[in-house]
Amino acid sequence: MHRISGESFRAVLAREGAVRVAGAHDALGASLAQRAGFPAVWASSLEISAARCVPDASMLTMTEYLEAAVRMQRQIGIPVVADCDTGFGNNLNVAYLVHEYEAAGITAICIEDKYYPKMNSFAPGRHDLLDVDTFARKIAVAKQAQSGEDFFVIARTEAIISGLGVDEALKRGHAYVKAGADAVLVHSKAKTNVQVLSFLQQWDSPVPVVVVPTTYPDWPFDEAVAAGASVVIYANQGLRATVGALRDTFRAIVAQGSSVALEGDLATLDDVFDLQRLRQWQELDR
Ligand code: SPV
Ligand code: MG
Repeated sequence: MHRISGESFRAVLAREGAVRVAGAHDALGASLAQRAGFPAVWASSLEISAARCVPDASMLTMTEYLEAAVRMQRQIGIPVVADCDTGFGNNLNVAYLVHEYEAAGITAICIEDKYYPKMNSFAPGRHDLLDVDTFARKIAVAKQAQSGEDFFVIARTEAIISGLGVDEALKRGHAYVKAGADAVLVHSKAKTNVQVLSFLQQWDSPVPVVVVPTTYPDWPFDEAVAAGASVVIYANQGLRATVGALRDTFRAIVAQGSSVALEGDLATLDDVFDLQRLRQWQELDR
């Protein structure tokens, strides 16, 4: 019926200065994030994989991640930032993904400096990194592959995740900026923000920094921005809320023999129709 097109991520970031981004895996979650006031959505590889009950371990293909991102982007007026893992392979795969995502109307992607296939950053096991020059080249390839000025490439370093520390993360961040990155994401799975704060304190480039406070949630957006972050991704809170809500609801129905006690807490069908924009669709049949 309609294709909602809004601003690019670059434009939103330039206008807002700092943005919070909500993780999602489908159009429903992305729409709810938009309605809650988020100015952008993170098409999370963890969420998209979890929605299919498979590990976030490069198991789904680029085409599947792209489809998930596009299904979100088509229903919302805020930009999707697509989590593209390692770039789904080597430099050729990176160039191909940029062509495909850009042509499909996605305005921002993120790739990370782990080996393909990768494993989710929070999963146990090794998180080995490509050498810095190899990943810098991937970033340069991504930037060369884009056709418009607006496309935004986030370079994510997993140096802290892999135990190499803040200095290595800074070295890599600066190398990725030199290669053309539009922003640098520094990830950590520590229980506090200490390493990420140290990174921000030593970050001396105008290129924006992206943070993901999953394991250190006691860091309000305003404080992260005051510390120098420009983008804060709430990568999987929506997924975890969904898991909790569905589990509690289904268990209660089984335990109680009906859904009557839950009804007051459930979204109404009118709510659902509104998310489907049912009225607008029905206008077509008038
Ligand atoms: C994701 O949401 O898929 C991310 C963030 O990449 S994390 O799960 O923390 O690796
Ligand atoms: Mg991911």
